[in-house]
Parts: sequence; structure tokens; C-alpha cells
Amino acid sequence: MAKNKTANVEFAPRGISDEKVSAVQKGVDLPVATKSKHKDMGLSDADLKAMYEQMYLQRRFEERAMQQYQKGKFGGFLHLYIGQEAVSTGTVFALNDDDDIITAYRDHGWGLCRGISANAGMAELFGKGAGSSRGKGGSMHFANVEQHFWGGYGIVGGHIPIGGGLAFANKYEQNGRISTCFFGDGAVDQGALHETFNIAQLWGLPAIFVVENNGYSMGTAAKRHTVAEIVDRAKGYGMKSAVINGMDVFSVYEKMKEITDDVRKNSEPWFVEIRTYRYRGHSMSDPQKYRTKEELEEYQKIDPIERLKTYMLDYKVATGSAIKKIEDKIEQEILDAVEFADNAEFPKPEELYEDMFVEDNPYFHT
Ligand SMILES: Cc1ncc(C[n+]2csc(CCOP(=O)(O)OP(=O)(O)O)c2C)c(N)n1
Ligand SMILES: [Mg+2]
Repeated sequence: MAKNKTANVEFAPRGISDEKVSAVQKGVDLPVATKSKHKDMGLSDADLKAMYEQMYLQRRFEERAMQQYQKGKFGGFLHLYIGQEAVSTGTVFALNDDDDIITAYRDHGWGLCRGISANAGMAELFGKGAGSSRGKGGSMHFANVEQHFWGGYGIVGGHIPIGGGLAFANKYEQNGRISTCFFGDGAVDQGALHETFNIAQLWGLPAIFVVENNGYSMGTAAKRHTVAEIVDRAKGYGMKSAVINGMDVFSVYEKMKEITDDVRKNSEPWFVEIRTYRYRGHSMSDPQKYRTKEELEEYQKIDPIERLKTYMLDYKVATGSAIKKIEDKIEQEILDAVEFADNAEFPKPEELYEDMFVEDNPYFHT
């Protein structure tokens, strides 16, 4: 008979029965936005108009995509980036055009920033042959390797080693380029992230690892799925780090510019937490019971697109009618894209085995 018996205890895993923890959790706490004006950051009036156009394009592209999905024009997963557009836009303006970008499945905004046209993007969603991945990637696999956008990736955290690998390639080639790797807060406890951070720091890889912390991993608040401050993961690797307000495109641009300069100069990685918020559900099938309408409205009040518009008007960067012109142009571009995608052809059956990593795969050619 065992001498030491475990006493009968009532066991409840922490974080499930605890009242305080199971209450609806708030999204992210945003750090203070930068006070810098655009000219202090080296941005011209034309740059601001281009930033506005880029963010507006991403927003309207996805709003129309959502509408087309609901009409049954295409199916499968559709993860919308709406609310997070300042992250992609501010970053792309800070990077050189030939720096690498790789991201997860919430990838439409990134693709549009890196040269995928509204036509090719919408056609990809519709599964048509004229799509950016010839209709075979769909929503989660936008890519444009000519412009160094290595795509959307579906396995949470699975692309972080690839981001590290891109940085290794750049260092090996001594080409002066850097790599950026974006992922969600749900990826920060994946082993792949920690393995990559270790080797990236050890080898001084020119990489920026960025968590787009939008407060939720599917329906689980970050405060319930991960311990400590996310950015503090960097400390375990002696990695440089920063937290950025992702609802403000200037804050993203300013800090990312400083970081890219540092990485290019010193060949050392960074871990950056950009706090942001997604307005839509995780994907189209999300009933969003984990957050309140009031919480969503709080973030919509500080919408990054509206914020830039207000700045442009206040500082006379553009008149109301000039901004309206940009919006109308985009509106038309997106309407044309929907028509283009709708009328485009599906890939031919014989194209099924093209574009594969191993062209002559016997298992697929039975
Ligand atoms: C390894 C792995 N586990 C689980 C899933 C299912 N899954 C898809 S998205 C997701 C949540 C990820 O959330 P986050 O990283 O915060 O990104 P966000 O959707 O907020 O952009 C999960 C668990 C997956 N795709 N891959
Ligand atoms: Mg998330």
C-alpha cells in the first residue's frame, strides 16, 4: 500500500473557472502614438496621399470581398485584415522594395501593398486562373515573389523559420536586404518561434519578427492564452525589442524605419509587438461571442484610416475633395476587380498538377 496518498483536492485549471479571468477580456492596450509630424519623419505630402490610398485600397478590397463571399461567389476561409491596415502600410513604407515579407493567412493587405493588383487579388479569392496564385492558393495564399512577398501561410507559426531562412539567405548573399516576418499573437508560444529566435540571435540574422497582436487568437483573448507580456519573449534571447501602436500609421512607420536602419547596419534581429485590432471576426464563420460591441466600437473610434484623413485635412496635406477623388478611384478599381474576377475562367483541369514544388510527383500522377 502506498504510504503517501494525495489528498482529495478539488482541481480546477487556472484561467477556466476563475471569475476574473473568464470575464470578457479587453483587446490590446495601445502604447501612446507618436507626436511626430510627417515632415519630421521625412514623409512628403505625396507620401501621405499614397499611404492613404494604400490603406483605403486594403479596406475597400476586403469589404467587397466579404460582400462577394456572402453572395456565395466563393467559399473556404476568408480572414479579413480590416482594422489592421496601418501595420502593413506603415511597414511597407519603412522597408526597401526588395526587403522580404512573409506573413500568416491574414494576408490580403500585405499582398496589395506588395504589387498584387485588385484584379489579381479578387480573382484569387474567386479561385480563378487570373488570380495571383493562378486560383490555386485562395485567400490564405496570396504571394508575389517578384516583389519579395513570400506569401500567406496557414499553419500558425509555421512560417517563422522560413522568415529566419530568408534572413539567413540575405546574410549569406551579403546583399544588404533584410527580412520581415509577421504573425499573430496566437503564434508566440509555438516552438518554431523559439527555435528561430535562438538561431536568429546566435547568427545575427538581419530579420525583424513582428507579432501583430490584435488581442485574440480565434476567440481566445491573448490575456487568456499566453502568460506575461508578449514582447518580453525577446528578453530570453537577448534580442532587441519594441512595442508599437498599430492603430496609427505614423507610429508604425517611424519605429519600423528606425528598426530597419538598425538591422541593416548591425545585422541583428528584432522582436516587435505591434498592437492592433481586427474589426471583423477571426474568419467569416465567427459569431464573435468573446467580445462586446462596445469594445469593438472603442477601437473603431480610433480607426487608422480616419486618423490619417483627419491629419491630412488638419495639416492641409490634401483637401476634402482631393481625398474624395482618391476614394472614388479606389472604389472604381474594386468594382472593376469584382467584375473581372466574376468573368474570369477557372483554371483548366490539366493545370492541376502545374506549379507544384516537385513537378514529377508519382503520387499525384496515378
Ligand atoms: C499549428 C496550428 N494550430 C492551429 C491552427 C488553427 N488556427 C488557425 S488560425 C488560429 C488562431 C491564430 O490567431 P493569431 O495568431 O492571433 O492570428 P490572427 O488570426 O489574430 O491574425 C488557429 C488556432 C492552425 N492553423 N495551425
Ligand atoms: Mg490574433
